[in-house]
Amino acid sequence: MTDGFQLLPVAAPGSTPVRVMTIAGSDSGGGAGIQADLRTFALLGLHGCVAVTAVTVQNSLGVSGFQEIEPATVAAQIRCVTEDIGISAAKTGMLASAPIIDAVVAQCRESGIGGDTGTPLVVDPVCASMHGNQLLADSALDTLRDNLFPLATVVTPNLDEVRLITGIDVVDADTQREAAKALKDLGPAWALVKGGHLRSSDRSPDLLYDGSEFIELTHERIVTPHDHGAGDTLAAAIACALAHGYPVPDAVGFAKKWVTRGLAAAYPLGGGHGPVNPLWRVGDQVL
Ligand code: PXL
Repeated sequence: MTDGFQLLPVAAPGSTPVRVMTIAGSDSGGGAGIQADLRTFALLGLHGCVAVTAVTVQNSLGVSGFQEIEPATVAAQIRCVTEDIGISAAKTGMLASAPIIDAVVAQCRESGIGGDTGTPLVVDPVCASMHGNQLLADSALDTLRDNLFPLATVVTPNLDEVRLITGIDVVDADTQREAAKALKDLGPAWALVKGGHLRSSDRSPDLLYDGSEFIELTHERIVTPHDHGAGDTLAAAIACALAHGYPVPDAVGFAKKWVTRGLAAAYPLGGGHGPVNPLWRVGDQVL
């Protein structure tokens, strides 16, 4: 690919890498959720920490159930990591319920994560799996919008999530702008409206907005059924670049290239959808 992709700097062996935290659910199939986040963190050379919010039971065919973690335990994971290890960015994924969101918001405030002056926070507002299994209670949407969005450095909804959160059906460039404005009005510093599902286009047109400037990021669209965890991987890579001090537009541009390469290398798994594949980074000695 001739996209000028450049990896992030990596700490010398024996010295402490940049740390980043995912606040998200576990995917037993290893495709999405914290498993996707940790793969991206590690393969980009960062040390990943985790606050588990829920344990899903799933394989490549779908999610058959999940168990939520106690909100106080979710908050405690964030607290004990930030008090000792320290992080330079965080991201949220599946948050499951309003009480978990509220616990995350309160702890992020206490730990200095998010907001105008805190550690950068990427909010990927996961509502459902790619198979349509619900991962966020309907009753939690208001809490997500009102309490978590204002803390976010950048929110990264896909078009289904945009519809649920703003009521706007994005079908073209105009409605994508309208949605970006509506999301920005909910309080994040930046809104990214991912256009990956705008099927009319052979490019993947994403729109980034900070209240004054619209930035269009278009990349080659990789058409593959094996795109499980694409949103998680994108948000995780944004968090990594923010942890390295990239400005938001550069972090998103970097992450788009990372996920595009992962999609180009995606592999089949089980009988359903395989995952985005950041393992292309590991080496070129092929089996
Ligand atoms: O890709 C969204 C997502 C996030 N987190 C968990 C998931 C999924 C999709 O299935 O299972 C735990």
